[in-house]
Amino acid sequence: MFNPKIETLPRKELRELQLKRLKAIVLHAYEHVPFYRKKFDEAGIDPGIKTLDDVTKLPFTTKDDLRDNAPFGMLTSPMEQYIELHASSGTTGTPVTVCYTRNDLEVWSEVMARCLSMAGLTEKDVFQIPIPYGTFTGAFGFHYGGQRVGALIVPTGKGDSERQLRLMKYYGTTFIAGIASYALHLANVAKKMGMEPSGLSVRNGIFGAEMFSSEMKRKIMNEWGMDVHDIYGLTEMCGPGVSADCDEHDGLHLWEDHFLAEIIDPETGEQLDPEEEGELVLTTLTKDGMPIIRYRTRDITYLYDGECSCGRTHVKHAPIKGRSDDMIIVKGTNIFPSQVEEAVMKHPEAGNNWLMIIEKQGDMDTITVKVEGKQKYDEREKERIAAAIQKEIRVITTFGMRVEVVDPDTLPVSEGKARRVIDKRK
Ligand code: DLL
Repeated sequence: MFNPKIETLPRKELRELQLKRLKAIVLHAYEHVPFYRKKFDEAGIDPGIKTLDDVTKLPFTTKDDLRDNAPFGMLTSPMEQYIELHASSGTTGTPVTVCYTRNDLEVWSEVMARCLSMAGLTEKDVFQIPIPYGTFTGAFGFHYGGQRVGALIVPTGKGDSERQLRLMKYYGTTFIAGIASYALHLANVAKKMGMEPSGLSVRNGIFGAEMFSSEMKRKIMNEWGMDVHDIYGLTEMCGPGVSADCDEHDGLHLWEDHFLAEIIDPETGEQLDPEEEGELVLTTLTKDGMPIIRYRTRDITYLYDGECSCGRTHVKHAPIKGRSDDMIIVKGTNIFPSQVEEAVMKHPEAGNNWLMIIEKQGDMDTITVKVEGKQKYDEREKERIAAAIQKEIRVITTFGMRVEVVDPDTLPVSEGKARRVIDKRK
């Protein structure tokens, strides 16, 4: 463990620490961020917190709130206190911008170091980071955490898969990080270059930034011959590093000394119990520069009840099932792309890339799932594979979709987050 004392802190002490920090951060936000002062005053809310349950009295913060106050309206301190900024991609509007004080960067490095150590990173590792270094939080988060652990970082940055693989071989990379779909893409490219990914020295990987089914995880493990860990995070909290899974591979430990987690019913906003699935809501407990209270992540998961045999006491959440805004409603059925991915990836003849297209035909919504084959198949084989995947999708989603098997490398690939759904109804 990177920080055994904190990672195994008895729950009672952890709750006490959370309460102490929650009291301070709520007051800090109220006193220094006009947005929070206005919101609390208008709702007649007293910023004095007495118990952890008092958090439910506080208003939520949404992405729109952050956008309305972008880029610098949510900051607590004068600009000279900040030393770095990052931003979400902004594909769906104004980018959400977060600024870090030196202390905020310290906290981010610490939680990232805990996640990376939990995934097996040590100072002996050669740690390659094939993620664009830029305003996206991914690369820098892994970089700072890896430095804290003391691994040898190979900051290969953006793109050029062949170069990534050549450098992996040249430097004897043992550990990689990034976006899950990109790890599969790299495995494809390696094979085309005549390299067997499992023949490289990579033994460990940690991936996140997008929905990541257990079948996809298994596929990456098999193709690369490596262990795979899931890491979760979001720009608004710090970037990657909010949580990651331990070697039990059963849920992600969320660092509760820095983040307070709740699960709510996305419709009513009511807090739900452990094991009940809903939307994750997070409060930053230690972020000086830009505290965020009760942030609605839109990510769907549930919190575990009970202890983990790894010895860490911090609560676990289930792998993110999807975002509530990614949920597709077709003919009254709620479908998450993660469910379709699970069905697709289960099939041994399916390749590494797939895409879902939703269209209106007359009054009916139809879904076509395009799946790359593992290799080129003739038409009869394609139909056989498509029928099997179609059946599996129906079992998992209870919905009938048309499945089309296409040749390898014919669907668009992304070096960032994969775009799995094209909704032509909009
Ligand atoms: O994606 C931070 C990150 C980078 C996490 C690299 C892990 C690895 P954003 O661009 O702000 O930040 O996107 C945050 O991505 O609300 C989730 O919907 C999704 N997401 C992040 N990690 C996971 C994961 C980064 N492990 C949004 N599983 C979040 C599923 C994830 N979804």
